[in-house]
Amino acid sequence: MKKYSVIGKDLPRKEGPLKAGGKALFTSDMTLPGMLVGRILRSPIPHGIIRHLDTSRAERLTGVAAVVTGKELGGKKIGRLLHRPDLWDESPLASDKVRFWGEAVAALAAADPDLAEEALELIKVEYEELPAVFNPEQARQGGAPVIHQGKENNLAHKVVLEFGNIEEGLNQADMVFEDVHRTQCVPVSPLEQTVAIAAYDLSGNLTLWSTNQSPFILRRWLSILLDFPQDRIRVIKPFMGGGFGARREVMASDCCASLLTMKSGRPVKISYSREEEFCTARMRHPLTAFFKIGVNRDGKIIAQHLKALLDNGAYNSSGPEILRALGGYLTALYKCPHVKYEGLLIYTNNPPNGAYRGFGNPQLRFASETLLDKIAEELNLDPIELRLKNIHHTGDVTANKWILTSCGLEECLKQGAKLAGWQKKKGRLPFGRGVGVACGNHNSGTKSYFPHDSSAAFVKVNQDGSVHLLSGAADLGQGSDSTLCQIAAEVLGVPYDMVNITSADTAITPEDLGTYASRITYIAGNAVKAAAEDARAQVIDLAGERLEAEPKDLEITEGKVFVAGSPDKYISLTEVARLALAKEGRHILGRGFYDPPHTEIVNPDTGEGNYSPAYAFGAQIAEVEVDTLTGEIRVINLVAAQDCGLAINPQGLKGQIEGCIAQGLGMALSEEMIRDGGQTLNTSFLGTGIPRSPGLPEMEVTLVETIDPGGPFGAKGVSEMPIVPTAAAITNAVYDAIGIRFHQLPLTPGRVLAALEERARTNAAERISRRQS
Ligand code: SMO
Repeated sequence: MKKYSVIGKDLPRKEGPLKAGGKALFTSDMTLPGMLVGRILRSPIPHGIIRHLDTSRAERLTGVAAVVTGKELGGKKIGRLLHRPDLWDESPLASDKVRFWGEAVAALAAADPDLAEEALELIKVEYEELPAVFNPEQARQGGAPVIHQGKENNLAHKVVLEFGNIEEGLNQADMVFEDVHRTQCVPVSPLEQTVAIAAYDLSGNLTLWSTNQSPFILRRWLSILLDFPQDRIRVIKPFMGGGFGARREVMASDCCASLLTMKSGRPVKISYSREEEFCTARMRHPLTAFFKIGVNRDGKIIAQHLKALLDNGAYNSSGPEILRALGGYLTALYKCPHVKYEGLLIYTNNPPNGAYRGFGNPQLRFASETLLDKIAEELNLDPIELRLKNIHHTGDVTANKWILTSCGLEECLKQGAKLAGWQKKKGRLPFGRGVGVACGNHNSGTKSYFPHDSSAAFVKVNQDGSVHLLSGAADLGQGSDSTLCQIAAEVLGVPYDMVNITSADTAITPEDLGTYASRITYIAGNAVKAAAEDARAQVIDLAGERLEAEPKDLEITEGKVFVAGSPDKYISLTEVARLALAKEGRHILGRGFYDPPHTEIVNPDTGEGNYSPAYAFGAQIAEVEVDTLTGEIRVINLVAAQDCGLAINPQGLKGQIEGCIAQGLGMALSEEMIRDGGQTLNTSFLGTGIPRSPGLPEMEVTLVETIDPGGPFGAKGVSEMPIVPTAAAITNAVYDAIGIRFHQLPLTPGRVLAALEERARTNAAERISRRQS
């Protein structure tokens, strides 16, 4: 393998000292001179018509600078996909109707928080309350309240895909297994709440600082919403305390702060309270999965049929995309000639669900990977052996035409098994203790939301020989700024310390679509690599002239351009940069673009098409201990073997994998939203079951480097994949421990105790009937 000097090293985060020292400026921390406090008035009912809205008393209160309502937006609705206006169903401020408890209906800006709260109470809204429905299975029945006019049976979106012939497949199979699985609504809960600061200046420019994952896309939506030219809008993403998918879209805060600053002429900051966050932020869609899997006696999977029901909540958000993505993921892990997917997305009066790390994949794998565990048992096969018989390998093309340019799943399963001591433990641990395995995969970018999947980067070589990188990619805390600097440093042959970055500012950086779909390392990474290569070529040209050497004989190391083979013949990058300035007043500036040439827009009818330029795979093995007295599940150890292509920063990558597993653990054991009549009841970190660091298991992460041919230095995106198998691995381990299969998440102590008691009752009844017969 090629030796790198910066790539593959555990280098510290660029912003590490700032963050560790409490000095990093997050949007939450920022204030501007003359800044007002903005607050949002939210619906106290889950479903109703707004009959009358009177803001006059609030407007008259001294200290209130501006009040806005949905009227300001002229009834405009937006969505997630710019090219699918048919799916645009939500306005950041409701104007005619509210569809969930907590929906924004008005906003105001005042001199201080107390005044703002007082003014909110002066806004009078008369609602005509309508019957509401919160369960998708009920919402799709005839006679259920219709949430969006014209959407009969509350059907928001439907996707049906078939690869091969499912009927034939199920007939051919020696055995068919089926199960129904249910997952819960999982809160996303980034540590920094949703915040927006908007400032409208005298020359008519609007600047927005926002906790948003896609500044460039946010700018486009704002321009549509506010009917205001894009080039007059500047969106800046400061340091950000997480996003995880939930912040891919325009939040009410972005829109209301913008409207309020334009109306008042003063900067306005809207910062969600934790309660607002838990009541209104995008969360993970609950999935009901009706699965049928047909297998042969030898363990070969022949057919998979999934009927999926997703609870959309009140608006589409990312629901239609997630519904479609599920059908694609279905084919990704195992070779299977016959696959059918029928997905329904159903409106309910719950808060809208949306994207959350894994984008539907963790829900899917909870269902399919636990069913596979049962199939292995019925066939008397080791679950790892069963998987090894069916997995994809490098070079495979899936049933829906995904091209697996690299796939390390076999290595992951084998290394994971070894690390976890699988052979010694599976089925051999004392009652109450067990191990379980599950696999997953995920994309590295995708072309399905836009007709391209592009990123651009500029690399400047400054006159002191330092390098400055400009990238549109938004670092939400995952460390992409540092990863991109590492890539530029490697290409340019300069130390990592000499590279700095400005990212995600629509006025300064070139475009990037945003942080989602695990795309930044691969897509933005390739753009940065190309930009650095362009800058490098310019440096080499100038150095060659000066050193009277052919460009091909030159190399750059430690910030110096050398003539190969003659260590005394060199010129420093500083000198080259100054030479460029002196020569033509030129600044060395490399430009790089990337749009993966080998992906395509998935055919909406057939579901075929190479969704992503690369796919990361992984296997996880959980070891658990179940306390049969309290029903508590303790995860003792979690082994994660992760195919990452190449680890640009192994330590950073492992941190990201561990964070992912922590979120998977919450989904498996404790996290869920509790609502009554549509009102969210658990609105703080205390009540939502989010794991805390002392409760996390030992994690053993091992990296499998498959070197993807298209990734920057062979890297793939890994920010979502490790959450995909976690809940299934834990659930399978619980079965190994106590012999009970769970079909619904989370595995709370109450649910575990109830299942244990149920079994005790059944066993007792069986003993009695045996005795009697
Ligand atoms: S769940 Mo991510 O924003 O693709």
